[in-house]
Amino acid sequence: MARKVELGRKEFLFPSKDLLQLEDSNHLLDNPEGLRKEIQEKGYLFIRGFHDREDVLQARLSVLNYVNEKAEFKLISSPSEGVLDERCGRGCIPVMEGKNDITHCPEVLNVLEGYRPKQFFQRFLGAEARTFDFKWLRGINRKQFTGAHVDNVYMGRGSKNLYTVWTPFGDTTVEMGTLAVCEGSNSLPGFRKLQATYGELDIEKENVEGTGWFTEDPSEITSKFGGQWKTSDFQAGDVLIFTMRTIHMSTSNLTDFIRISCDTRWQPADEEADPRYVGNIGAVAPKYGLFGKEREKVFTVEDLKKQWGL
Ligand SMILES: O=C(O)CCC(=O)C(=O)O
Repeated sequence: MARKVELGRKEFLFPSKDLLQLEDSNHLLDNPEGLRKEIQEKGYLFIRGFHDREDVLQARLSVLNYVNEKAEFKLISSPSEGVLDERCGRGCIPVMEGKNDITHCPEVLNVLEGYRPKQFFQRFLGAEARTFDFKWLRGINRKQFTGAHVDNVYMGRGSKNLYTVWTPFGDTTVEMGTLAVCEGSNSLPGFRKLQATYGELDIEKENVEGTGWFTEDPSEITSKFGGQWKTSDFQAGDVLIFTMRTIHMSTSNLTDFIRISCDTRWQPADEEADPRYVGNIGAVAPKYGLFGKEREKVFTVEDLKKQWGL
């Protein structure tokens, strides 16, 4: 039966024509050429059981125990349930992003940089693979969501052969906040102008203020450019892999359970990597842009959309 969910703040039925069920690509796992063709066309690969389920559940518990030990982020349930104090409000739990104690604890790295993703990307890329040291580990509380964007606006300074892996830490229903992709947004002709303008943006270099999201409204994407929104309930171990040009966002967390997930990035090891996310991260703070404190002139994506006629 179709369920009432929210993509961003927009209420949709899932599954319905507005938000379809993702189809997995597990049948292509022994066919790297087929996987490459699929991701170029659709913009993503949904893979069931990519990570070991027990390893993911172990990593989840380590993250929740860590959260619980930080007084300002107290859980009001047992760590295994993962209900966060409402007063934590909106926004991700900031201490969990980057290269730090929790993103690089053995249980978390065992999943994110383990044998399975390494072996997958080695075959998929047909080359030695590397991942960024920076990990986008997120704790998404009730009512929170991520708006529609492409990842190229945040990490476009290195290899163009770069992919995101979105790993939910635990069984995650659409009501808890899952990732949704706009199928075809990386390849369909209707998205050409968006990709040649917004898709090429370096939000830090161009001094763009705010989140860098194109919109919080999923229907703005499909009505103006086309494509098809899709998502799924995820079991611990399932992942969504997508290109730097795939438009994606998340459903809203409508539950009291914190949604834990991590985005990791993979690319060929011998190609240049975006220097902001490798090595000794945080040693030099950027001066301007999303991550900086000083601004000469400030644009938002909304200002730029007017300039681009989008
Ligand atoms: O987990 C989320 O809510 C957003 C993740 C995301 O935008 C990404 O993986 O690039």
